[in-house]
Amino acid sequence: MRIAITRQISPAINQCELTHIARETIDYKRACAQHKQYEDALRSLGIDIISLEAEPALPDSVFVEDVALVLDECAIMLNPGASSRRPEVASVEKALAPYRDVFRIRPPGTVDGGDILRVGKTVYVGLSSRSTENAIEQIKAILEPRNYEVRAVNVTGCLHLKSAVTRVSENTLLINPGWVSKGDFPGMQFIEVDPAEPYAANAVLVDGTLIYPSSFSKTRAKLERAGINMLIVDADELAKAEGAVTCCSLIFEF
Ligand code: CIR
Repeated sequence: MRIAITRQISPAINQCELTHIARETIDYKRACAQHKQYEDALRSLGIDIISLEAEPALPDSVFVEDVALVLDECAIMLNPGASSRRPEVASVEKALAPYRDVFRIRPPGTVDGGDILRVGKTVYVGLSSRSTENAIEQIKAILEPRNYEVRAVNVTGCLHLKSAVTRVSENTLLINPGWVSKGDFPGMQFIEVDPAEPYAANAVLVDGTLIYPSSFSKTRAKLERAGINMLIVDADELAKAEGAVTCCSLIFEF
């Protein structure tokens, strides 16, 4: 059985953190409708949704991906780089506790889940404005004994590693080579985002289907040409909060 933890959008979403983009008003109702479309896309792929209630005091709390890393063997509760986001961790930990042994990243290390990309037994962690070497060392200490290789990757120009690169099939990464270097992912094949769509590298792969935003038509055409099977969702409202499709769920097997 496959489960996704999601959380309803805070009515305070307009007070979200922003790092690389200018503030634009987020239409709350429209964002909620798109979030429901996203949850329905996950359901249509056979995933059971655990939908946590909105946290009115925590503007960014819909982006549950940033507070935990869930692997088959364990879960790691993260210490988000933005202090406003640290109170998001406790409720997600409570939701995960029935399913996994839980470890924790402790200060001074900080890391957002958006900076963590798993490919098989390799865990890539972005060194970004949110995530630090100290946190990477803590992740290594937890995961190397569980047979994972943990590799640090430099990220520039965007918020998170997964703003710049995600997996779109077994051996293929969708990448913005301006923000992250292909050389950091040995043995992988690449599809580059269309240069006119720098934010187009974030996608959620569930089995053989890619959940992909409707906004990036040029990159989408490239993915189609590469034979990638896609489920298209509208995600442009939460994109104004610097969020993309991976950020809104924690998907795991149980
Ligand atoms: C933040 O700056 O933390 C939020 N406004 C956006 C987080 C997006 N999360 C993600 O890409 N994993």
